[in-house]
Amino acid sequence: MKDEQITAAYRQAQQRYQALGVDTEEALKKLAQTAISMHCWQGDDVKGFESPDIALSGGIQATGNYPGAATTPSQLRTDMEKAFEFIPGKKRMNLHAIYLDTDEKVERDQIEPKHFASWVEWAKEQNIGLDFNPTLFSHPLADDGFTLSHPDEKVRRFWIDHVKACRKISAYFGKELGTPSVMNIWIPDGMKDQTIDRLAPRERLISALDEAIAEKIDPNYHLDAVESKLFGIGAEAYTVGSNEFYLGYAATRGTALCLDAGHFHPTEVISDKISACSLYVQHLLLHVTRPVRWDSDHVVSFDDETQSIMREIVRNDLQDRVSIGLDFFDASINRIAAWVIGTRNAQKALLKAYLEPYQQLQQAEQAFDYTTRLALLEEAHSMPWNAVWDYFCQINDVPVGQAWLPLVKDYEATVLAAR
Ligand code: RNT
Ligand code: ZN
Repeated sequence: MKDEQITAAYRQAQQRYQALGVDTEEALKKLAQTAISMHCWQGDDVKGFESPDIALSGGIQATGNYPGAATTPSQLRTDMEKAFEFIPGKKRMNLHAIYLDTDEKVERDQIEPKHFASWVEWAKEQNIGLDFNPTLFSHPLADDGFTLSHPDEKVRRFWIDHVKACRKISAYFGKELGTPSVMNIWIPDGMKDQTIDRLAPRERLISALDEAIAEKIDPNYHLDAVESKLFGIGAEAYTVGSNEFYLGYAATRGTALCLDAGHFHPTEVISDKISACSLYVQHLLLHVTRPVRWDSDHVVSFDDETQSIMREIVRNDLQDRVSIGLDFFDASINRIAAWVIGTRNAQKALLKAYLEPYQQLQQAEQAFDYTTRLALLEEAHSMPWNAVWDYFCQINDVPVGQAWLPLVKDYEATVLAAR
């Protein structure tokens, strides 16, 4: 499509939205300001660069063997830059501790900011903020299925020290880049089968976390977040860090709470948890992902739940209190395409939320006019929001519609195929 056609379609859409009392220019401005944190681990199936022979553990799985996965920090950066070329709007990048960039062999309780200096330089070049995660899986000391809640004090100590080391790195990101790094703590701890003592591991986890986050860090640099889960592969019966555990933890300790869309019962949705949790927790982190029958971490699709999540943020004006992160890892398709599809879908859902005729909907609801509410909501789906999206891509110099796909295919044929 030609530029003029896209602009003309946008102008028409703008008028139709105006008639509903929606300002598309305002929506575009807000979309441009709302960052999506793209996770580095889609680029290499959550392997990281600690050692080439480490297998992914912790009850999560990246299935598929599509060729061309990044195996070095510089390959991963080049791949992410390629994805960024096709993603309009504000981006951040989310790193895990196993993505350190160094030639020395360094244990996880010994990692330092210097091991991530190249990432900071890169983030400065890209003009993006960084987020961080300690890695409490894919390691021999996680093989018993316990880390911060391990019965052995020495194992707990190792992981506590790892989290402490990670907080320093996270604060370094925030300080260097002028935007707080959200550091998310997820642990795989749990049991496969009927569990006798469900309390003691939780008692150990609470005190390990308290110790790990005891040092005060300026919230302008770093925020701690904790992520709950329902179950993992091999931990089907019991998860130490359950939803209730972490909601209570975040509320009493003042940390952020991470809600992962794949970490609940299949009909339970995080979109409904955002407003409730926002009453008790100052900051929320979202892991936007698509669970297919289980926590399968499929690429984010433009589905009802993704749209509901974004609507909850926008309707309640929670942009400053909710960090939007992505968390999927599909190894069965081109990994750059996975990033592009998933991130653009999150942004499309966000834009659609910004274009909602919220005032009219709210008025209808307050007047108990549920007929109007449903009618307007359903009609809103076929409003020309996509013309606004195309225009957003155009003014941000990224391909409109599927035009990015052949460019990813070119990159696959030239760069990925040579790996
Ligand atoms: C696992 C959690 C966690 C991880 C990443 C790699 O179930 O969702 O967020 O996916 O940290
Ligand atoms: Zn997650």
